[in-house]
Amino acid sequence: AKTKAASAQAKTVAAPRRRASDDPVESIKASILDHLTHTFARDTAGATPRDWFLATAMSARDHLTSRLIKTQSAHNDQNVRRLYYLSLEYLMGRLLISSLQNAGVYDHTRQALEELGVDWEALRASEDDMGLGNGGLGRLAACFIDSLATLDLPAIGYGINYEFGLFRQAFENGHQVENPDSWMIYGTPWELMHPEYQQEVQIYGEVENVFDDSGNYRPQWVNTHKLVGVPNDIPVPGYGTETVNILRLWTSHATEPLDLNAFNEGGYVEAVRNKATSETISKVLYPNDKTENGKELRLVQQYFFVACSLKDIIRRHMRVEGNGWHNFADKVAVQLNDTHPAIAVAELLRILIDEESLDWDEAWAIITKTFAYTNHTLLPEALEKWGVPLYARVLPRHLQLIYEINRRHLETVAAKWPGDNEMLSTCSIVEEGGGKQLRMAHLAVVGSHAVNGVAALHTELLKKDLFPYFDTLFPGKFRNKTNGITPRRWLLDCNPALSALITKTLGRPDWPRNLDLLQALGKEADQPAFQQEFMAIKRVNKVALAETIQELCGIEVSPDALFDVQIKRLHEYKRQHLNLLHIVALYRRLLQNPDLDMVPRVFVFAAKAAPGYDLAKNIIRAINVIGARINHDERIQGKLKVAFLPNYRVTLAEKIIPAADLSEQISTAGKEASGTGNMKLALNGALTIGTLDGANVEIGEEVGDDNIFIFGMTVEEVEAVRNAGYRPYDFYYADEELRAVIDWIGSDYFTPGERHAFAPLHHSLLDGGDPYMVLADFRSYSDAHLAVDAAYRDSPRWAKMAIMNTARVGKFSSDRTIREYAEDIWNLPPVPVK
Ligand code: T68
Repeated sequence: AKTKAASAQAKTVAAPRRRASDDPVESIKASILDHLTHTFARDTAGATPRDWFLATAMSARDHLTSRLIKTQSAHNDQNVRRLYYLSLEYLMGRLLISSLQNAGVYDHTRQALEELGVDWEALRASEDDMGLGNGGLGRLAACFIDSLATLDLPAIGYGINYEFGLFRQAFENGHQVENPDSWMIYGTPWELMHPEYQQEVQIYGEVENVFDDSGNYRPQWVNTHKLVGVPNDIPVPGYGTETVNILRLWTSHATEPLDLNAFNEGGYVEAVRNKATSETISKVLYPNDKTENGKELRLVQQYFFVACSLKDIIRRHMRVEGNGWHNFADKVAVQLNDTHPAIAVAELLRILIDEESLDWDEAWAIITKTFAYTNHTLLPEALEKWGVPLYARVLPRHLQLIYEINRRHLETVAAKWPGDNEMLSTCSIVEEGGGKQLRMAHLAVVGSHAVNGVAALHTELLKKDLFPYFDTLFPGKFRNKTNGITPRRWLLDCNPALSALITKTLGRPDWPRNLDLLQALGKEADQPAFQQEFMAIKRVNKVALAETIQELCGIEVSPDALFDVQIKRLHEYKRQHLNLLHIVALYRRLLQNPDLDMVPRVFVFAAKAAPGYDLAKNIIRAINVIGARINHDERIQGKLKVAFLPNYRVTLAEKIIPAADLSEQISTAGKEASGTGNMKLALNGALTIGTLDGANVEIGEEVGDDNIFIFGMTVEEVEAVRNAGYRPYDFYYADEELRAVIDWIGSDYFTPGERHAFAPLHHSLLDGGDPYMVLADFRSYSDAHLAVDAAYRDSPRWAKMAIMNTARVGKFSSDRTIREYAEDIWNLPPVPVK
């Protein structure tokens, strides 16, 4: 019976599981009920919301898998060029709504569930976020794979199937506490495991020199530790197209479940330990959004996923091409998401030279045609470096190859700048002095044909400050690719009411595939009727967020207040503490004059701090504790509220963004590479208060000076002030209000009985030298908020500004970004799937 079933299945590849009813809603109902019964063994009476979620997800998956098979065969049959996106992080969030929307069955599924009497809100709430990323970088990867599929580009994302995603955050007495995120403990419906494509890779060991068959001395990597990577595929459907690409995430396993020698000697625990160690590799995402320098497991994670992915890429190529290194770079483009996968440069070189016996020049030509690298930061502490001794132990052969890459690279440098030793050490991949370190950014630049920054300003600074000599050495290698966000998740899915208004107003539903169409909304911006509709939707979204705030924080807020939102990782350079100083200043003004005429404000924060980042955690505590004091102070008549929502993640962002009036993008100029939350908020009709940093500059260009609140020092001014010797005390003494606010925070007023609770924060602002120049920008920030207050009082004016933001940010669709990558870096044509 088993063979019979198997062969029957083999003949009906990609056939629908059941005959589809003519009525799509009936057919979806049947499919959901079928999964409930046959996949999950539940009856309708006993089914929990999670059971319904699982059955609905499986039903959605059925729509995707047949298209997935069609897409893969189209790509294989035409032997197309593919893009491989290598990223250690994918911050996907929930997948149900986007899968249904992109499969084109959202409305029918909602109706089917309604007819089945299922509580939709409970159903969707029971899906865990797939939180396999820290912040912007991981979310960018998720937006990109959505756009790649939507644009019919043949692409595969590679990453790690972390068992634990980014930690769950809770607050205890205002402190952040971290809990593990066991998002897949009860399984996830989206992953398709493919043991048949597992890859064995090696690590550790040592290099021996041996004579090969032709009598040549050859290095050999021996006595290595073997690992197995098993792929789990997530279908990635495009919107409004048949294409379904895949995200392939590796799970690590031991090659042998048990070490039999140890087992036979009676050492059971010893025997299982190898297995446990190997499985540790894909256990947990590092929660630091700066680089985890020097952590061995992090390096092992990087190499493991890179080695598995390259083997998989080569397998796919050779299946068609036989021994086809000659056209490998014609068929394969690899994008490195930051330097985290940069070891791929050395790994491909090792394969080509040690295993495939190509000579160096041939191998190097293939490599530099294949790879391109995206930089996401200028912060020196975030630039990835690895100590040579660690590398020598974990990847001894790769270290040799990197040294040889560097030797040849420095020959080019020396030819360009003869006799300039300073230049050699500046450009070297190996940093000397105080323990040798490998600079992964230099390796990635040297091994790639294109290097890009993520916003115009960022790319300029990249060329000028981070890699000045590389821009001279490799003219044309540096490009800009301003980030984008997917309008599917960040408008269509998260803000259905506004989406419906847009579709109605434009008279067409295809704007999520062509976001520039939103420009036509500009014509309505002055129309009172349209303004009212637009702002009524904002208000409904604010009511919903107010309920969430009540639920999660126990704080009552009025939807008539101005919702002032700062949501992003907690970092000094992002300056949540500048926001806090302003809040305390407002509180003080209100205490001095309880009748002060100001627009009531709700300050909304959401942010996780890296678990080891003490100052960031102190800032969280300060916002929580000071916020609580303000919230309970009846003297200020509810004019100020502060809500710090716990456990920021994609799902929470989807709730906050549609309800925001004001978007805080207040990093020190020159520090935020791009920002992408700024784009999401503007798209949903929030106005930006921001510095001329990252993509804020380009958002300002698009929406126009009248529709944004810019404040603070420019990059040039920051530089000038720093060069002149920045002294925060100058600003402290010169500004009476600022001084009072800082003194207040430094006192134990907000934490009676607990002295110096915010000493780390207080110290960073003054004696610590205020490295991100919070004090220097305070007055200009405070003035910009006065302008915000005035604009908000004038409701028609505010409505017009908000509409203009939605109308004019079409540029920031990740479809535009990906089109630019495809044309300018990947040389990748679309492949429509019929
Ligand atoms: C962010 N970087 C940038 N890094 O800060 C942001 N880093 O300006 C930009 O918009 C975004 O990337 C997309 O380009 C990050 O999010 C990380 O999360 C990270 C994680 C591990 C190690 C280093």
